[in-house]
Amino acid sequence: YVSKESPDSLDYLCSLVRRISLNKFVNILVVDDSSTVRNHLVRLLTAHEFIVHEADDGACALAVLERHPEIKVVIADYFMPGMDGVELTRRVRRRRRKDELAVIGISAYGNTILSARFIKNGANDFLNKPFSSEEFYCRVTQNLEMLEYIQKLRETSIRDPLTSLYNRRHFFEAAKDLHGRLTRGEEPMTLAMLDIDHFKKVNDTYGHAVGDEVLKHVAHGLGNRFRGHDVVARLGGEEFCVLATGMEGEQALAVFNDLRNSIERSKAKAGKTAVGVTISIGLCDKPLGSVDAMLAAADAALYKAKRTGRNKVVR
Ligand code: GH3
Ligand code: MG
Ligand code: MG
Ligand code: MG
Repeated sequence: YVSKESPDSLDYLCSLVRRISLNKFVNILVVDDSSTVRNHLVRLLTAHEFIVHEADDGACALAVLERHPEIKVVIADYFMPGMDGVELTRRVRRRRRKDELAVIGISAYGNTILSARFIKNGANDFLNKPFSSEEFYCRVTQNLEMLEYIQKLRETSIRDPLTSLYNRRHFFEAAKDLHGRLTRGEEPMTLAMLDIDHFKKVNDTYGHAVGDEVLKHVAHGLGNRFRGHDVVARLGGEEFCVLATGMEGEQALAVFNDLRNSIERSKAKAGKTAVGVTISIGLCDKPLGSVDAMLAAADAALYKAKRTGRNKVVR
């Protein structure tokens, strides 16, 4: 089969392997009241290494989806007792977005209005019965590839390519979101602005490539220290920002001083060159009314840290 399609293409083989491993562990839910149809589709999907879940009506499908958030594709029949496939699609969309879960509607009745209704209610695709195994498999794969593609785009759009930390744009989105949720609960929160000291000298002395390694090194130290809900970003150049939860005042000062210390002690390695840097940190060590207000306070503190000798934390 492989040699017929493309005699000696390693690329093709690789894409085939990738395709197969793409399916592996992908969860699909088949919803149809007819056990004959269901069994047929389940057999087909299982042969292609999918993990298949089944439901014989809409209510059961919703329950399965609730229990298995890892499901990526729902195949929904139209005519079913109780809730029809279009209504099921509508309800699925209240919980899961079109770009994270694909719904493919199916019906035996060749009704073109039905495909429009499926799509208007949030389905990604539609298949008329009878369809060939090949067409079915192609549609499922195509929809999965689209989800994967969107996922990748989304991921690259929020990350800084050099350090893999969040970028400036995403920092503001995520920080405002977190700030909004936390201030309602009046939870402690600290915003820190961090800036590498005399970074221009690193570039001038060792070159830009080594400078980049230093940025990655500092980012790595930052990323390792904060986890979970905290938002860690590279705002630009050699400037970083952290919105850290669950700490304020003295405790935040201690945490960031420890971080500053560990960066001072460690060295970034670029080939045979080992470069040491220090950072200055400005803190807004309690929640203020907005992220912008916290940023302004942290920025003023950072300015003070720079003016009064660098390599220190000021709040
Ligand atoms: P200060 O202690 O006052 O912060 O001094 P500084 O030299 O760190 O600050 P300044 O703002 O004068 O210089 C920042 C330098 O960062 C200038 C710029 O060339 C460098 N820089 C910005 N982005 C990058 C990058 O992506 N890679 C590298 N290698 N350098 C960068
Ligand atoms: Mg049916
Ligand atoms: Mg600097
Ligand atoms: Mg700077």
